[in-house]
Formats: sequence, C-alpha cells, structure tokens
Amino acid sequence: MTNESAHPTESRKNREGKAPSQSAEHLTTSQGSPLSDTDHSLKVGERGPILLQDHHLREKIMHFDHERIPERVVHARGAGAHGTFTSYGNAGDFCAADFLKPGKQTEVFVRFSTVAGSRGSMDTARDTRGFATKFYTDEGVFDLVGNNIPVFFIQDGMKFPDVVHAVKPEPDREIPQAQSAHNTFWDFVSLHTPAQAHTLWNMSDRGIPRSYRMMEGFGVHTFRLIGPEGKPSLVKFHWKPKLGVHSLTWEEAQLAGGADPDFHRRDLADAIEAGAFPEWELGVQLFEDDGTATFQGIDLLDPTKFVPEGLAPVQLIGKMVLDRNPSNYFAETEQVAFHPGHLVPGIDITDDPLLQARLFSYLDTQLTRLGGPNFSQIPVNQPKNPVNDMFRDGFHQHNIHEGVAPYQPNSLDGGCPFMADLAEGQSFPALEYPQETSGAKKRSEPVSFSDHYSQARLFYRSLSAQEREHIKQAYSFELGKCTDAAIRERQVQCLAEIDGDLAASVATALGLEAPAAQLDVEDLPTSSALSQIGSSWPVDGRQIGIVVGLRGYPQDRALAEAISAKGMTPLIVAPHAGATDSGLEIDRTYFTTRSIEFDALVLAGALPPVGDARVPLDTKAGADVSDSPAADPRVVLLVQEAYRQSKPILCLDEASFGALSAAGIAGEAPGVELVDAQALAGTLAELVAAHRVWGRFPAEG
Ligand code: HDE
Repeated sequence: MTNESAHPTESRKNREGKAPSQSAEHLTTSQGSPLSDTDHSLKVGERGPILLQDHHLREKIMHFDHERIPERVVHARGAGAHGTFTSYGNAGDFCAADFLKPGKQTEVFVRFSTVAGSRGSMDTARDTRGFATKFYTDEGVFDLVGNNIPVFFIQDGMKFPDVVHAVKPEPDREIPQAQSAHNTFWDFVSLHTPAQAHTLWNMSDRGIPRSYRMMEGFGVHTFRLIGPEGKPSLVKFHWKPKLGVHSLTWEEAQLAGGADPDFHRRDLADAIEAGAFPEWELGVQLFEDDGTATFQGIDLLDPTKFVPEGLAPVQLIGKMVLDRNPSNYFAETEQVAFHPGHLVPGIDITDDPLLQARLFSYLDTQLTRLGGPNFSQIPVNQPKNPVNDMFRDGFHQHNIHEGVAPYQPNSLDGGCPFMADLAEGQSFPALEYPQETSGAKKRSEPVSFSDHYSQARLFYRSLSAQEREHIKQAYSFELGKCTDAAIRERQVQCLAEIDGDLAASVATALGLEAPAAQLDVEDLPTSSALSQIGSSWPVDGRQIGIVVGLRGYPQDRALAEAISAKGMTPLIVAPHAGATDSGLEIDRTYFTTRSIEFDALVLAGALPPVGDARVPLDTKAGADVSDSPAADPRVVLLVQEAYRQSKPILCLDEASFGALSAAGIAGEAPGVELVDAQALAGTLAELVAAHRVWGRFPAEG
C-alpha cells in the first residue's frame, strides 16, 4: 500500500524541518485534479491491455521522460549553498558598487565544481575547482565566476574547445572519466606550453582539495573597478577561506573516489547542517589603471599569470558566510546560470582575451542547457531587485507582462520604462567605462604573453619539501598513465624548464634519462603565501573518529561532548550499529566507514577480537592477520591508512595500543599519543589545527 495521501502533511518534513513543497491536501494531476490512485494504470479488466485514455499515466511518464537536461559542457559536477555577503565598507574609495557600502548585506548563492568530469563523476578527481558566486545586489546580479587556482591553461578563448577536448575522456571509448591522466591531455599541454603553469598547480596539492570549505577562490582575470568619481583601477579578486587552504593526499583522493564519490558535496552539506558555516573573506589586489595593464613586468591581461601577494597585498573588503543548503538540487544547483558579464555599476571587464570570449559563451550555453532565453526567470537566477528589460515571449516565459509598448521610445505606455539617471559626479553610465581602444585588426599575440615558465618555477620553489614531493608523485602517476613515449618525453622536457630536480625525479619514475636542465627562465622571488604548511587554522567541522569496542567506552559521551565543544564533529565507530552502553548513537560501523572520513582517530579502549561472533566480518581476508585481540582487519586498515595519511591518532589507554601494534605502528611515532580523557579534546584540536602531522611525511626523496 503506497497511498501517500493517507499520511498527515505534518509528518512529512524535510531535513531542515520545513514543510515539503507539495503540501496540497492530496495528490493531483499537474492540472490540479484530485487523484486517488497512482499505483495502477487504467486497464481493460485486471490484466489489461492499458487504455490510451489514461491521462495520469501518460502525463506522469511524459514528465519523467524529460526530467534530464544537458549537463554543463564543463563544470558539470557541482555542489551549491546559499549565504550572505557582508561588506566591510572599506572599498568605497575605489569601487562605487552599492553592495560594497559599509555594513551592507547581500544574499549569495555559491556553486563549487570540478571541471572535467561528468555530472555523476567523483568529487575528488585531480582537477581545478570552480568557485562561482552569485551576489543578488540591490543594483542587479553580480557573478564572480572564478576557480580555486589563480591561473588558466590558455590565453585566448579561441583555445578553450582545444584544451577541453584534450582533457575530456578520449572520444573513441570515452575513457577515462574525470581524469587528466591520459594521452590527449598531456599531448596538448606539452605542445601548448602556456598551459604548463596551470598544469603544475593541478599537479600540486591544490588539485585535490580536502574540502570546498578549505579552498581559495580567484577571479583569475583582471577586472576594472570604477570609483565614485569615475576613477578606474584594475583589480584581481580573491576569496580567502577562514579554515585555511588544505588538501587530500592522492591516496585519500583515490580512496574517496570509490568509497564516497560525493565526498566534497557531503562535506559541504554536512558542515552547514551541523552549523559549522563555511566562511571566506573577499579580497582585492589593486593596480593603477595607467593604460599599460602591466604591474611590475606582469601583463595583467595574461590569464596564465598571477600577481604574488608579496608584490601586491590582498586587501580584505567583506565576508561571505554560507549557512543554508539548497532544498532542491536540480532547481537550484543544477539550474543556476552564472555569467562573468553579469556585472553591477562599479565593476567592469578588461581586454583580457580569455575573459572577452567568456562573455559570449555563458549566455550561449544556457540556450541549450536551460532550454531558451528566459533562464533569468528561474528562481535561483532571478535578481532580487525589480527587472524591467522589455524582453518578451520565448520558451518558458513565466511573466505576464502588462502594457502594449515593449519598445523605446513609446508614447502608449507613458514613455516607460525611463532610462536610469547617472549617479552624482558620474559622467558615463557606470556599467560602461569609456576605455580608449585603437589598433589594427589581426589575429596575433603580444610578446608579453610569451613567458610560460617563470611563474611556474616561482610557484614550485615557493612550496615546502613535502608539497614538492607530492608534485613529483603526481606527475609520475599521471605520465605513468600516458602510453605514448614521445608525449612523456616532451612533457619531461617541459618540466626541465620549471626545475631540474623535478624533471630528473619524474624522468626516473618513468624510466627516462633526466633531461639537461634548461633554466633560461628568470628566477623570481618566492612567495610564502603559496605553501599550505606551517600555520594553524580553525578546526570547525573537522571529523574525529572515536573507535570503540562492542559496548562503547565508559566516557564516550563526555569525550564526544568535549570534541563538539571545540567545534569538531565526533563520529562513534563501533563494531555494530545502534547505541553504546552510555546510550550514544553509533555513527559508523567497522563495516561502513573508511579512513578518508576522519581528520584524526581516537582509539578508545580494547577493541573486539577477530572471530567474535557478535562482530560481523565482511571479508575473510583479514581473519589471520594476527591473534592480537585488537586485530579486526577493518580497524587495522583504518589505523594504517590514518597513519599513512599523517593524521593524529590518540589512544586513551594502554589497551588501545593493541590496535596500533596490530597495525605495525610504533607508539612513539609523531602525532601518535597516549592522552587522558580530560586532555583529549584540547590535544586533538591542536594537532588538527595544523591539518596533518607534517613531520610524518617523508620530505623530498
Ligand atoms: Fe568557464 N564555462 N569558460 N571558466 N566556468 C562554463 O558555462 C568558458 C573559464 C567557470 O557553477 C560554462 O554555464 C569559456 C575561466 C566556472 O555553473 C561555459 C572559457 C574560469 C564555471 C564556460 C572559460 C572559468 C564555468 C559551462 C574560455 C575561471 C561553472 C556551463 C574563454 C575564471 C559555473 C556554463 C557554474 C562554466 C565557458 C574559461 C570558470 C561553457 C569559453 C578562465 C566556475 O559557458
């Protein structure tokens, strides 16, 4: 019996306790007629045939048949959240935008994404991440459509289809999904060397973020800001995460890809639901708009270049907090349509040739994806201020426009709508800076776009030894999956332009001769802001696995409360589901969890022995691992992986060491500590604040 209408509406609340959207008294057709059966089609007799006149059947199946829309051609896989941006009010001198006025609050919607994979692909692929923000300002929508990496593969939009075709699955077999580790990608980037810098960032830990909450965001291009008296300046936008920039290891990323393909999507939604609201500060690097679009030798119109923070500090101008999950993935996260040309008075574009091509693409793509020109009427895309555009008709028109004269000039509608007045002191419409332009029409590239390596070298040399080691491993993995010898060799030659040691190490892994170091590249000063190691950060929403035995741990409730009080999320991991002796709900079983879920482990007491009939074993494989009472192979694996990933492992008593010794780990290893229950939460917070026990990773080898 599946008659939904038998249930009172009140009992069907969604996860945020709100009433469901379909709260009518009973089920209806899409025309609102009451339905008393949605389980059986209308048939002749009990066994058919079905009658064509069954409108409910035809309508239900027709709608179902058309539920899918084309996925985004890039950035298909994403996760979104709502929130608020609050201006610090210190941008008034250089930007007239209303939403940057002191204390002004503006609703936002953010969508994070991977680039290459399709909509159902894993979250943790090695890739660039999209970081797109829609500000619903009182002066219209402003979209900041950025990435988590400040540079891009190409300098001219003309090359976008080329780079995307190269990274997408190879067209004959459509393999591999969501990965750059294949021939066509490396073929392209080793031939089109402007892509080398962005590729290096992707091979670094930035290509596998720990969480969307722990990523920087970059506008990538240089934009133009217009001050209150019309004074222009050039700007690069930055998002700085409150929780710091942190990454997975490659092993974690691969494990998560199989064990939890929704790893980042889940992390974002869970953190918001738990009240650990992700926060970023919006920052700007400002440059004088003196007509050269150049800063200290860096061409600001070249999107393969960034400006190190040591040369131009990031000035923070506001804060964004994401505090509400979407209620419906399709309606909001899938249908949201961003556009780098959605600007507000005070913010304008520049001549960056990549940005200019984007201005065409983002409108055009929505025609196919969202089925027509009226996508700005979809709720998530609607400006919150009144719209008066004189656009009419078209597919999916939702407005019922009044009046007879959707044209200008008119007398029949009283001359409406009127043109907006220029702001006080403004001599040109604030959306159109009267930039001088001249020059011959030709297909060419400026000389200043020709250095493809010096900033890649700067990035590499700015990183710690551990981070550089990860980069060597990433190239060795990716090129190891590249089956064409000539492509592998060509890419190793490119690495020699970045760093001789990097090239030699990757060459060794590939069984190649180390190329002679090129290094006719300028040695720019390094930038400490580029490394992720060496600070401590807030631990909000970090997940702590408390591994307990059959009955829990005597103080498990107090421990969980102390961990929560520090802003972290404790998860009880037990041999079976249900509750511990103290009545604490068990969050994960040995069977349902993997190490990637946790930022640190707490081993609480003696763990049940293998072969205990009350602990179901999903595999026989580990049964003979050891006779140790703590040798459940799933716990051993959990501990070994946590250790390998340099996560803190705290033991509450001597008995907990059983699991460590079964895992082959010495009790005195860095970040492996015996602590008493009182001190546990404090010690954990200190260790997790550094993200990992970095000393446990081998440095460059
Ligand atoms: Fe995009 N990009 N892009 N892009 N991009 C799209 O627009 C495009 C570029 C970025 O969560 C598409 O609505 C061209 C740079 C993000 O919905 C498409 C070029 C940067 C998102 C498109 C670029 C981005 C997109 C696909 C070179 C960082 C996801 C669906 C000229 C600054 C937005 C859509 C979301 C999405 C085209 C280069 C960021 C096809 C032609 C550089 C974050 O229009």
